[in-house]
Amino acid sequence: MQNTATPTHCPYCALQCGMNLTPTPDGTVEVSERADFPVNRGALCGKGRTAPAVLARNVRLTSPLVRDADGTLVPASWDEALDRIAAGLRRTRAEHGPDAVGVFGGGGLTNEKAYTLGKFARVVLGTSQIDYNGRFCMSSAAAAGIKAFGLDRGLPFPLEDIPKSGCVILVGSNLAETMPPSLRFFTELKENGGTLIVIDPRRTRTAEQADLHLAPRPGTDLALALGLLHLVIAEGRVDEEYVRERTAGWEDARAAAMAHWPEYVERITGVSVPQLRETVRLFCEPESAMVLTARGPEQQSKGTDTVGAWINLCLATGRPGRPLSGYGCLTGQGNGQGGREHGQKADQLPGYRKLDDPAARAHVAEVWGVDPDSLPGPGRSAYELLDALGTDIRSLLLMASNPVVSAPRAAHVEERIRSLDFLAVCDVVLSETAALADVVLPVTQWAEETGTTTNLEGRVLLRRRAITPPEGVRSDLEIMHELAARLGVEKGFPTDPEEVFEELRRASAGGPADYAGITYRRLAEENGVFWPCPAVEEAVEEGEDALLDAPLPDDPARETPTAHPGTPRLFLDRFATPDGRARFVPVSHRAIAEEPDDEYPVLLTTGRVVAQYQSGAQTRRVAELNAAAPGPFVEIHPRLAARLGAAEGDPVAVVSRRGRAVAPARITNAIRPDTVFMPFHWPGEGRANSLTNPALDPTSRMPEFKACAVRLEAVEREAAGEGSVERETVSSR
Ligand SMILES: Nc1nc2c(c(=O)[nH]1)N[C@H]1C(S)=C(S)[C@@H](COP(=O)(O)OP(=O)(O)OC[C@H]3O[C@@H](n4cnc5c(=O)[nH]c(N)nc54)[C@H](O)[C@@H]3O)O[C@H]1N2
Ligand SMILES: Nc1nc2c(c(=O)[nH]1)N[C@H]1C(S)=C(S)[C@@H](COP(=O)(O)OP(=O)(O)OC[C@H]3O[C@@H](n4cnc5c(=O)[nH]c(N)nc54)[C@H](O)[C@@H]3O)O[C@H]1N2
Ligand code: SF4
Ligand SMILES: [Mo]
Repeated sequence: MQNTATPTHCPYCALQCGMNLTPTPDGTVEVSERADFPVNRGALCGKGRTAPAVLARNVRLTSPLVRDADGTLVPASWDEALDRIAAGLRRTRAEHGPDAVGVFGGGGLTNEKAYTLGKFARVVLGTSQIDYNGRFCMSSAAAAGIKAFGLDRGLPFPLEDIPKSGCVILVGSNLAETMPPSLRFFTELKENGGTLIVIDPRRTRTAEQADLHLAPRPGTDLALALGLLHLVIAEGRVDEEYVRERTAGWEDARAAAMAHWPEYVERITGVSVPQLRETVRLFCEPESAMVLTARGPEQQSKGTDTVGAWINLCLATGRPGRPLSGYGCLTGQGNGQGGREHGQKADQLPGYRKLDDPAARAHVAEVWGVDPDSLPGPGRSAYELLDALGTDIRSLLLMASNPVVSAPRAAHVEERIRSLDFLAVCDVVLSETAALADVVLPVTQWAEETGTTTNLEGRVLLRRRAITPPEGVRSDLEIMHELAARLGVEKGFPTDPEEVFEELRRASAGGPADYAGITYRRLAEENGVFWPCPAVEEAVEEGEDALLDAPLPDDPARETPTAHPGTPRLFLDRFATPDGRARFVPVSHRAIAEEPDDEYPVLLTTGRVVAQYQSGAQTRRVAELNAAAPGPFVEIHPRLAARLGAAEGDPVAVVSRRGRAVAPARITNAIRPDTVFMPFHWPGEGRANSLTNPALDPTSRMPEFKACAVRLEAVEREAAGEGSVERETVSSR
C-alpha cells in the first residue's frame, strides 16, 4: 500500500476534477486538494469530496451474486458466476442467433473499458445490439456537431477560454449544481466585463448568476434560436465575410430563420421581443462570444435540430473557429466524451469511426485480427434496445448504467428487463437494475484501478490506482477477459489497462478522435492531452521517408517518437468537413411530441440536484449526500400549487400517459407557472422516469426527457403512510 498521495480524478462528472488520494487504514482513501489541475484548481463539489464513501465494504458489493432456485440472489464464486453468464449468453445465441444477445454500456466507463466492451460485442458475441446511456445524454449535440463541423468534441476549446470571452449564452445548463467548480469560469467572465445569459425555464442557481435570464417554455429552444437569428439578419448583424469564406448552406438557413418572426417566437416561447433583442445585442456586440448547450435543449425529440439552430446563430455571427468564440456542448458523465468515441455506440467503431464505412471496418478489423466481414453492422439505439428486451433481444450484458431509474418510460423498461431470458449486470453496488439480474458481478472502482477518461474539453486524462481493491471484486477488463475465454476467444482481451490503451491508440489512429500520439507516460507528465493527437505528424512534415522510417505505433521500442502537442482548440483554420467549411442546417420549429391538453394540462421537465448523481445508485449510498438531498420532489409555481390546494411539502401525484409518480411539493416562483420540475435520481414512488416520454429524435435517437404533458393530483397520505388517496385534480390551466 502506498502512503503518499496519488494524483488522480473524480469518479463522477465530465469535469473530471483533479484530486489527491491517500490510503486510509480502513482500506478506503482520503481526498485532498490537488491544485495543479487547471479545470478545478483544487475545488471539488460534495459528490467528489465524499466519493470514497462508496469504496467502503458495507456499501458496495464484494462477492458475485447468482439467482438460486428460489429466485433469491445469493453469493457465489467467480467461476460459477462467470460460467453462468457464458452459458446464458451461449444459449441465447444458439437458440435465437447472435443479435438476440444485447450489450448496454455507460459513459462512466474508462476509455479502455468502453473500447473493450465494443470489441467484446462485435468480436466475441458477434452482435450488432450494443448501445449505451450516452444516448440519453449528449447524443443530440453530437449529431448536430458532426452535421455542422464534421466532428463532435463537446467543447472545441478549453474551459480556460470562457472568462476571456465577451458573452456566453448557457442554454439549458444548471452547472452551478451539475458542475459546481466550473462556475468560477463564469464568475470570472463577469468580473472581466463579459456577459452571461442563461436560458432555462427555471430560475436556477446558475440563472441567478446571469446578467440576463430567459425562461422559455420547455421544448421551445429551437424557436428561440431561430427568432434570435431572425433578428441578427433583420438588424444587419450577419458576419457576411465569415459566412462567405468559412461556411456553406447559408441561404436555406437564412430563409428558414426569416420565417420565424420575433412576435411569433414570443408566442411560442414566452420570451418577450425586447428580451430577444437584448440577447442579440449582448451576443453580437463583443468581439468574441460563445453558445454552450447542455441537457435542456438537447434532451428533446428535436434536440439535433435545436442544437443545429444554436450553431446556425454562432455561424451567422462568425463565432466558431475564432478566438474565445464558438459553440460547445457541456458533456455530462465522467467519460461522457471518451465513452462516445471508442465503439460502445450502436453505429460506431473506435476513434469515432463509422461502423458502416468500409475503410473504417478494414482498419479496425486489422487491429483486432478479424475479417472485416465478420463485424456486424449498426444496431438499435439505447431506448429501442431496451424496448426490444424480452422479444428480439433475449439476453443482456449490462455494464455501468441503471436504466430501471434512468431510462424514459421506466416502468415499461423495467417490465422489459424482467422479461429477459437472462440478465448479467456488472456494477459496484446492487443498483435497482442489478437487483433484477440473474448474475451480478462486483467491480473495482475508480480509486482501485488505472484508466483514462476524456473530459468535456476533449482532454484525455490518467486516472491512477491509489489503493488495492478488496478481496472479491474484479475489474470490468478482467471480466471481459474471462468471458471472452469462456466463449472461445483466448486472445485480444488484455486485463492491463495500459495494454488496452496501446491497442486503442492503433485502432483510433487516423480516425476523427485520434489518440495515436497519446501514451500513459505523456498523460502522467502533461496533466492531460487534447485529442486529436496523431502520432506521426512531425514525420509527415519531414517528408515521406521520415514517415516510413518512423517506428510503428505498436513498436514497444517507440516511446512518443513524435510528440504532437494535442489540439486544445479546434477549427481555427478549417472545419472537419471535406471542403473545410462549416454547414448551416435549415431547421424550422416544431412542437414537442406531447403538447399539454385538457387531460394533461401541465408540462413536466426533469433534471438534477447538486447532491445526487444520476440514478443515485452511488450517491444515495453516501450519508452526507442523502442528508442534503433525501428524496424526490415536485417543483411547483405558487399559482399552480394554489389551484391544486397543495402546501409546501404536501404529497403531489404527477400523472402522465406513461404512469404516475408521487413526491412532496416544493413551491417556488423560480419556475414557470405552466411547468413542474422533478429530479430523476430516485426509484420507487417518486421515480420521475415513470412519467417521461420516450419519443425519440429522428437523428440522435434521444428521448424527450425535458418535456411531456402531465396532470397534477393532490394526495392525502393514509395514516399508516402506505398508499395514497386522490383528493383533487388540476384539470385546466
Ligand atoms: N449533481 C449532479 N451533477 C451532475 C449529474 C448529476 O446527476 N448530478 N449528472 C452529470 C451528467 S451525466 C450530465 S448529462 C450533466 C447534466 O447537466 P445539466 O444539463 O446542467 O443538468 P439538467 O439538470 O439535466 O438540465 C439543466 C437545466 O435544463 C433545464 N431545462 C429543462 N427543460 C428545458 C428546456 O426545454 N430548455 C432549456 N433551455 N432548459 C431546460 C432544467 O431546468 C435544468 O436546470 O450533469 C452532470 N453532473
Ligand atoms: N428524466 C430524466 N432521465 C434522465 C436524464 C434526465 O435529465 N432526466 N438524464 C439522462 C442522462 S444525461 C444520463 S447520462 C443517464 C444516466 O443514468 P444511468 O445510466 O443510470 O447512470 P448512473 O446512475 O451513473 O449509473 C451508472 C451505474 O454504473 C455503476 N458504475 C459506476 N462506475 C462503474 C464502472 O466502472 N463499471 C461498472 N460496471 N459499473 C460502474 C454505478 O454504480 C451505477 O449503478 O440518465 C438519463 N436519464
Ligand atoms: S464537479 Fe464533477 S468532477 Fe468535480 S468533484 Fe463534482 S462530481 Fe467530481
Ligand atoms: Mo448525462
